[in-house]
Amino acid sequence: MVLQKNSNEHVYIAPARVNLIGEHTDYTGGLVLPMAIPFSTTATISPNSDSQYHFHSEQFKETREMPVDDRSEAAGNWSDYPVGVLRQLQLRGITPPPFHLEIHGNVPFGAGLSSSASVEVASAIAILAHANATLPLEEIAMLCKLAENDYVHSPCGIMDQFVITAAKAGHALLLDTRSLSYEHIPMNHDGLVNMRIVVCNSMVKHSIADGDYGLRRREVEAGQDVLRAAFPQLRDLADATLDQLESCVAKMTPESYRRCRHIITENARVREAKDAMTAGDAAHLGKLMISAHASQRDDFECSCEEIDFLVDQAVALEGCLGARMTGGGFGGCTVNLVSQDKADTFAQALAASYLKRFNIKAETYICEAVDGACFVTAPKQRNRKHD
Ligand code: GAF
Repeated sequence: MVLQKNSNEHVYIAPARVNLIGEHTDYTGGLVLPMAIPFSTTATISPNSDSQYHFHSEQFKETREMPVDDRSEAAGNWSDYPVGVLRQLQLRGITPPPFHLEIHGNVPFGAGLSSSASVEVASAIAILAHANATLPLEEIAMLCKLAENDYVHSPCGIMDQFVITAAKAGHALLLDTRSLSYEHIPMNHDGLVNMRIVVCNSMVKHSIADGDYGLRRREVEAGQDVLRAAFPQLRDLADATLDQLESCVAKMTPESYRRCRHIITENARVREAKDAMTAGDAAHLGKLMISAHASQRDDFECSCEEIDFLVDQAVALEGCLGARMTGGGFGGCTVNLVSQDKADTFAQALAASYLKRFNIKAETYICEAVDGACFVTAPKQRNRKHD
């Protein structure tokens, strides 16, 4: 694949992601099971002769220019993502020569499909290559997450940046967010071979920079603090059991209790989902997705009317084995496990009932699992340009 536009200009690509199961577990050392999907961000980088870094996007209609030693604060627009990444690289002693970075993409914004992590990872691999530097993929994912936490001031976990960096086509990625150990889980065993992942965009916008995500995170961390005080051997909520949580119920707010209950049960569901996928048991995977949504709705309280409607409708439609909200919540997308032969009619029927109920045109995407940014063209090499 030739993506080199001319000898000075190189193009790098990062996908988007959908999370199959394991929601809000990635900031307390838990498990997640996402996959990369074929929406993408391209980062085109070329040398710049005026001793400045240029960030430009036709799509966002904005340019940002800064001297190479600039230390300005976030600007409050899209350019904060690549600038935050550049800062993280500089903190690691990587000082790229002046460049022009052009960002373009088709990942739906505010839909819970990780448009921002896609920009971060595409920018990171482009700037790294321009600086003639390499980093392990774990480090690339981590610096992109830190760019978002420290520069954009958005309190996300590591899931999105990691899967966008390290995913493998045809596989979901099981990630332990504490150790960063991961495993590619094939999506074509037995009963899964005839299933499709259908993503439905409610068009209800969500942003993790908004307060609700941060509030949920604080409620979880408050509960985790109580558990750690009661059980000093616990490193994270990921180690806690429901019995331990029950024994602490009087010491935490009802909100913290319910948020922690979601996370403890969700980590167990991810383990079961991995086993179901490995056994090719699509029906069991679907059931786990349905219970995960109930837990997000009732315990984590991060769903909304439109999403609950989409999930309820989906599971009543022929061919659908499971449905749940995906991503940070409060809107965004649902992820549905649907028989291949019913996927088109399922998507149409779901969008039609949503239009009738809310007068909103949902978008539906039938997605295969694609490679992450570090593997887009060659699984054996990392941080490479497309050639
Ligand atoms: C968002 C965050 F960016 C992720 O880190 C994760 O917490 C997710 O919400 C919820 O599982 O996508």
